[in-house]
Amino acid sequence: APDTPEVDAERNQTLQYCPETPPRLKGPLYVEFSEPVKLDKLMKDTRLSLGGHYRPSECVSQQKVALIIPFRDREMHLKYWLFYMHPILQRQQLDYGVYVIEQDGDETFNRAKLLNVGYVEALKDYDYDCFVFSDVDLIPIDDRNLYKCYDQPRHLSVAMDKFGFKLPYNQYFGGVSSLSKEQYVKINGFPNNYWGWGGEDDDVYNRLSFRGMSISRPDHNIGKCKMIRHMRDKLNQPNPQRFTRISHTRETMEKDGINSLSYSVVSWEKTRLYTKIIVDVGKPP
Ligand code: UDH
Ligand code: NGS
Repeated sequence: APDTPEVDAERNQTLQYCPETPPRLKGPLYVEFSEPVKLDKLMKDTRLSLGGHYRPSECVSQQKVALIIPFRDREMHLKYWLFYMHPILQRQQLDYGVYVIEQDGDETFNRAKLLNVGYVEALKDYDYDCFVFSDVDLIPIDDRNLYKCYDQPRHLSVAMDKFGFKLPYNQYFGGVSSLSKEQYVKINGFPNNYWGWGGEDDDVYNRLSFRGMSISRPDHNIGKCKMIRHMRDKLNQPNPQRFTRISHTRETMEKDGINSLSYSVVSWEKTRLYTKIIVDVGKPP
């Protein structure tokens, strides 16, 4: 759990800020999904506090980062994500917490709305200033790809194996991205009305460019990542409305976003490795 402001202030007086470049990064990493992974070692990591929170003991992180994962019925993927990501995030010397936002029930999946919920709920937990939105099935294969925020909104999953380690198109903003609180507020958050697969990430891209922002990206060799192969989820079919929706972002972004978000929390639970929030996000109109 976060310390009181007094304890924080005292810590900040005795410790230096963490360096711009974390000193113990490994560079290219070995990441494989062919063998099941065990979380027992991570579970015994005493530097992690309940809810999958961590902050370096050797320095004060420059940013407080909430990792937000949209989720339903992907337990195996989540295991891999936790197994690979916790050590990476620790080497990156981030002050971070992990939030798994699970859509309750069996209505059509709504990724972007779950990400909005994650933003709001994480802020109730800790004073985060940066938000990394990550699909559960994506793992970076180079830890120099820092999971933090930059002067401009950042796209992190720039070279995915399934796209031949290339960007599929210039405006692509899907997979893993990061926005500071300020950047997120500037675009009124993400759209709430993309039900099913596709287009919501393009809508976010539109929002950012309409607000005069550009996309920051790591170098291609550093931004490499692997996706866990899977079938299309039954309740996440391609959304036939996605093309019309992304052609109207300019008008819709003002009224659809963080200012119109409505949902109800079904449960809120801190486990060892993450905070799990089950939410009812409603259903398509
Ligand atoms: N997600 C879930 N549960 C679901 C649907 C989506 O957790 O039922 C989350 C998860 O974090 C996932 C993300 O939403 O990583 C994005 O959804 P996705 O992985 O389905 O999207 P992607 O574009 O795949 O990766 C679409 C189906 C591709 C089928 C290809 C068959 N060869
Ligand atoms: C675009 C989708 C995006 C999606 C991207 C990559 O066509 O939402 O493909 O998809 N946009 C629209 O459908 C309007 S992928 O190859 O990962 O399945 O993220």
